[in-house]
Amino acid sequence: MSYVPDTVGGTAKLLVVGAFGVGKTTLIGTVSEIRPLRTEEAMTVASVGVDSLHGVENKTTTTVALDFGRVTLGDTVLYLFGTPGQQRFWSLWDGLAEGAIGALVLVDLRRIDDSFAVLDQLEATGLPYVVAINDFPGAPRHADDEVRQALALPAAVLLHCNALDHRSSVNALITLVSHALTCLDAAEARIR
Ligand SMILES: Nc1nc2c(ncn2[C@@H]2O[C@H](COP(=O)(O)OP(=O)(O)OP(=O)(O)O)[C@@H](O)[C@H]2O)c(=O)[nH]1
Ligand SMILES: [Mg+2]
Repeated sequence: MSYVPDTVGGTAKLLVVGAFGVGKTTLIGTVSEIRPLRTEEAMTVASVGVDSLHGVENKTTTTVALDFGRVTLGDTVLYLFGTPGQQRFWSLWDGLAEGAIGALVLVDLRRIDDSFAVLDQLEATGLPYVVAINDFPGAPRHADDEVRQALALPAAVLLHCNALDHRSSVNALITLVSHALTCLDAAEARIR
């Protein structure tokens, strides 16, 4: 399916963000109805000691610019933009975030510390966001409130997903869209 159906009534741009190797490219590939655009480059010895492969030892490539995918939900088309995980490429966030209505923040609980800088970067954009714990096999299990506390986000919308599973990943996007629309409504009500 290359073209969007005539029944589509609206579009929304979403960001998929997260630290290095949390599954951003995987999730966009899982849900996209078009062949996703990827900008993967091989990781070389230059990243040894810089990018921790703990938990994702089979990873050989990394996103150096963006991921792009598209998913149609009902009469709305979602355009998904994935950011690079490595901080040296984060200057690209400015353009990627423009016009987005919200962001899905993927978190790997095995490396939760890596998410702090991502959340700082995201909060600077002012975008509404939902935190999705990508449940890697062997990841520690914690109560959602403990995770909120660890991330210092007591009121965050938090969910679990499996970036390899279509339904689970789509559900995460639906939660994000719903949250973003609630935030937009609240912002409009404040202006009126
Ligand atoms: N088992 C499991 N593996 C996953 C899941 N999500 C991602 N992976 C694996 O984790 C590795 C990293 O996934 P990527 O999608 O490249 O992560 P990324 O966040 O795009 O990485 P960068 O762009 O380099 O920051 C890959 O080997 C994936 O196959 C998941 O939900 N479950
Ligand atoms: Mg990637």
